[in-house]
Amino acid sequence: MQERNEARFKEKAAELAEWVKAKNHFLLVYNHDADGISSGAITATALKRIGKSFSSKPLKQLYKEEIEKLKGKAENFIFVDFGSGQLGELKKAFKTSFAVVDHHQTKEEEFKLHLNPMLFGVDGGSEISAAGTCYVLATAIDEKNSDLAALAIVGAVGDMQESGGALQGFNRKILQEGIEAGVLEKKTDLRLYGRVSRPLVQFLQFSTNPIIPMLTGSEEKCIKFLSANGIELKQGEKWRSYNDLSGEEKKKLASALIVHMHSFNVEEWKIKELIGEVYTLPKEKSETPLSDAKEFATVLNSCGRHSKAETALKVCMGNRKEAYTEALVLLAEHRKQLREGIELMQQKGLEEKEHFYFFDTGNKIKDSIIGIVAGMIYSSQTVAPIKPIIALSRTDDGDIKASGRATSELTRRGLNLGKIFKEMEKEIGKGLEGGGHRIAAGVKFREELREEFLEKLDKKIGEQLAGKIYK
Ligand SMILES: [Mn+2]
Repeated sequence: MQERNEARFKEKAAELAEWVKAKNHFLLVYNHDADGISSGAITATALKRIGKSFSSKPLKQLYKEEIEKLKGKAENFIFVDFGSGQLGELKKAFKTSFAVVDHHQTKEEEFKLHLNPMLFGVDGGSEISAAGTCYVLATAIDEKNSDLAALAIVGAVGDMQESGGALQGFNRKILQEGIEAGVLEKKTDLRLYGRVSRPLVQFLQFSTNPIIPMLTGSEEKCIKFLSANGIELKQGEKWRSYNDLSGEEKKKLASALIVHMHSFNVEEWKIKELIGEVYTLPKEKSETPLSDAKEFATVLNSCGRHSKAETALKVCMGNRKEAYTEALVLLAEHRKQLREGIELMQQKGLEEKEHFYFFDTGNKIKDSIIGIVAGMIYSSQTVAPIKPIIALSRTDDGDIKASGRATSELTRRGLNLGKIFKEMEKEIGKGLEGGGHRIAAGVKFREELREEFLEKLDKKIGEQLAGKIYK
């Protein structure tokens, strides 16, 4: 990575801001996950506020054939949360009438309108998301756009950028600006997912960050644990969520969990992930999933993965009527599909390769949620998170979509799935396309490459974990 130079990063944002101000009639193309949708909403709001005409289009991935289809659709193009890996293709298609705002790993390539923190030594994997990068651009367009910091933080937590119990690095600056703008709050609390909308039992049972020994994955043991600590599961007919607990009860549960983790000799840095900062959006109604940055991100992912990213974009831009209602239905559907996916994986079990766990779902699990299911399978007690998981599904056109998920522990040991998939794109070729982050990445290829892919992958993961490549 480059030497850190935040001033240059901001100058680059200012250059892009000038380009945006000088041009008109944009097509804004955004990635369909939580970070991509937040990126789209931040950029769309900034364009709208300066009276630009634009349309927007979500995409799952910026594949070559998708780029082809976009030709001639607008005068100018802005790609957010992807594009850094496709600069060559984009240049061929759009010459100089496009900009890329992305945070994925990238090669240094000569192109003026390319805003990527990685080029300035700011780590796009751990300390700023695409939404954060779009926020830097938006505030370069007009500093009044600092109210968009809330969406930047939703994008960051959507991309799992918290580590050691809090957002780090550049994300903290954005957080601070959001707090000053009155659109964000941070407090120290139990950080498990679902404080607002998950019943207490599932709140513990589905905890994957961190994994709680004996509790993660076991409904029965979670019920016992909560009862043993005198916490009522229901209030009348309603299942209580963590948010429903009294201050006393919250403290009791948190310390019981810490004692529990210690009794299993869980490492200190993992216990630290249990309690830490949580980020809330004070302008949203409390009790709704949008009031919590992590749950907001899940709402966006639910829409994106059901090909309804446009609905999510509207929610980000303030719609609390039709689009919001639809988003809540998709959230419920998303949770149902995840449950079914996890059940399927648990029933069939994982195959164990030398350096990774493996599961081919055939076409039983949608390619759009396979990554999340693979991530959640770490919660199953039968799988020790000592190897990454690679899960295969099939896309609508019959290609294989492989999703890889790792743990922060594995990335500390040198694993970088995004880098592996990017390398395979070069080494295997034949239309294989992939990339992503250290901890979560994806790749698409034709069925006949399956064996070659698996073989190469096993070798590469083994090399990285042996420290042969990673410094
Ligand atoms: Mn992203």
